[in-house]
Amino acid sequence: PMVRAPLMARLKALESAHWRAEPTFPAATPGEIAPITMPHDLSAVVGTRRDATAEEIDAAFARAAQIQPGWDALGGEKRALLLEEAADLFEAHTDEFLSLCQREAGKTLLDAVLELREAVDFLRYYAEGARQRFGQPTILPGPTGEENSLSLHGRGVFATISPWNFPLAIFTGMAAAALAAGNSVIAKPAEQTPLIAALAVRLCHEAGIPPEALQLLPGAGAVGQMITADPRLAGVAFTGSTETAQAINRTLAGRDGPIATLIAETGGQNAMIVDSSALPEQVVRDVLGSAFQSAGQRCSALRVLYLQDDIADQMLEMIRGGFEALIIGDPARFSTDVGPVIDPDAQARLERHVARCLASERKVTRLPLPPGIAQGCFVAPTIVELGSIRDLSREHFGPVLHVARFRASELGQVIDDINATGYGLTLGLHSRIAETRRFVQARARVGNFYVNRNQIGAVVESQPFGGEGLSGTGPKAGGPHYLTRFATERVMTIDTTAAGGNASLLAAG
Ligand code: UN1
Repeated sequence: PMVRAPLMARLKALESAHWRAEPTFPAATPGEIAPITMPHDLSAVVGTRRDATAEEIDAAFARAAQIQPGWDALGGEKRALLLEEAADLFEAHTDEFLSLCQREAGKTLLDAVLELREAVDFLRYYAEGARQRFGQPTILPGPTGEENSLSLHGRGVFATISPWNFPLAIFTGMAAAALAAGNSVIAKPAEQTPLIAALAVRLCHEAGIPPEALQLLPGAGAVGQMITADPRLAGVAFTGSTETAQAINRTLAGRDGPIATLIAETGGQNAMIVDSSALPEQVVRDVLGSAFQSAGQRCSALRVLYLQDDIADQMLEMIRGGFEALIIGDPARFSTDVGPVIDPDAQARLERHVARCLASERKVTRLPLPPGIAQGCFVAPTIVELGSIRDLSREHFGPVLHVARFRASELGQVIDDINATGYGLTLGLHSRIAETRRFVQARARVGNFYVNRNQIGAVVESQPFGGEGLSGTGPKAGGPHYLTRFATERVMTIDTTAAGGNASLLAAG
């Protein structure tokens, strides 16, 4: 039998690999080439990205439009088999994906493992959805005396525009759903993380998904803008900032052509409420995990912790104790809890926010950064005390936890303030009182409500994920209604009576 080195050694060996991302069908005149560097060491180059040109985008649409009817006609069962084959290949390339998640995206080993698992889960879950819903037409009941049947089909060419914070899971999830539903896909990964996407696309093609049905177009905002402005586009699945989703919405609305579908999963201003019945050890674990795992770079992450006033001092002291034990540094080290943020822009935005908090004399606690990390985009994990969630005007995407206090009589007001942010993604509650849980659930306008646990890490199928309002359009990713938003419905009516029911009515008239 082949002897394999232990995982950490295999990952180490992959550190010298040079990766490339370029359009699936490269044209003769290439676009701009940009280096991709490691977030935790900007002097280390992981690979290169070659941006799609206008000519390549145009040609990609032509190919995608041409293949789509055939891809749709293939049917759900055959598409499912191809997606499942891709899932197997992803698992067979675990080492490469883990290495890229660490080096290109700055993920810890734990986050990298979870990311791959989620991508594979999405492939298998949407494959099963394709099998169940994109196979036989549904016969519709009713009094017409005819045979009425409804079938689901792809809408046409779908664009997927995906974020750097889940460069594998969300990239794969959106593309897999669009493909499962019978669309051809033009995939534009985040400019920071095209290498993971390029590997994912290569494996999908190896699995047998036609390269015209899934095309990669790397690039930054300008490439995304050209894709979304194309009148051949039938829909966009987007995950990223609320502002970008609003800009895409305007672009789609300004085009002549089919009315495009927009499925958007965007930001949050996620709170957790802890009342005095909560178990402190659980609260410490779940607050630290929700706020600082993935360096706070999850749209589900905890941003504002509300502590009931009578336990607030003691709880905050315990949270600080756990906080001080967090290990910050190189994500390739097994023991690291908090890695870097994605890039220097993100780092600068977070530092400006913390500087403003200090200037307005809020109480700020920061962890010291370890030595030897000056080349990386590290932001010291930070706790800021606030009056309420109203003191924040926007989402701060990183390892900054805000803490506010409330009196038991103010619980309704706290929820109203959370709702008034306009976001509605995740909400956490730690309470042993069933009536409090019912009260919060009835009043909060939020997509995912987590009780007595952390509020990140939604699992495909069991915890369909997504928000409302400024947090997105729904339907929830990894849930039972997601695929149908990528599809169009067609009804066929056959007059099955020999003489023809309507014909004889007309004749009588
Ligand atoms: C995101 O950060 O864009 O629940 C989504 C979670 C993940 C999804 C986060 N499954 O943390």
